[in-house]
Amino acid sequence: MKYKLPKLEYQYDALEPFIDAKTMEIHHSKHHQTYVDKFNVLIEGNKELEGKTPEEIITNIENVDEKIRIAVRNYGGGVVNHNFFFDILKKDTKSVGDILKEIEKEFGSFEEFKKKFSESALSLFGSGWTWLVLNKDKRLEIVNTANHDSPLSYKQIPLLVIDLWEHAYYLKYQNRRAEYIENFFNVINWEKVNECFIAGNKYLGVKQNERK
Ligand code: MN3
Repeated sequence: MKYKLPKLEYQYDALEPFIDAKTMEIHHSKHHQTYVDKFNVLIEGNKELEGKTPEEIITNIENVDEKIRIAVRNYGGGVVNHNFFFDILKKDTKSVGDILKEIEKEFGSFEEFKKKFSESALSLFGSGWTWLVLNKDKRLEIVNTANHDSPLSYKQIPLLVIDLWEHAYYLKYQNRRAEYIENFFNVINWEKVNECFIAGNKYLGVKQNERK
């Protein structure tokens, strides 16, 4: 049974003008699809891995046979990170709910969070991702990962992510990564991010009203 490329819940042009339709089409139907295909080749016939979701495998990457671990981290990570990235995109939503309160508590204000997240994204060298996660201390943290490393492998819970591979923005923005990062803030699905935060709290056994 092969793992299938998840369908997008929106059209390729849904994020225009901030992320253009052509970029979305190539990103999903070519790049994401390629990671899925290569991941399937890797796990085919592997009794330990076949049947598990890429998310389960990446979360427990240390259990994967060393011979294929790096390849699984790259291609499985590519699947997992894109699954998450495409899922948290939606145009013109507002930061809401518990996640907004927690951002204000952790970073001082939403603007300060945006500044720190953007700086982190700008500082990433080469290809990778900038995340907002719930860390092992159950607190919000901004982290960068290189290539297709996933926070799941570090026991962090992803809440939000920006793809900083050039394939995510080059057609429209070329070398203007700062402009892409600025515009990314127009396509974050804050309701989804809030859902991830609430689910993360539940998983960690934290009640929001117990947060200090
Ligand atoms: Mn990508």
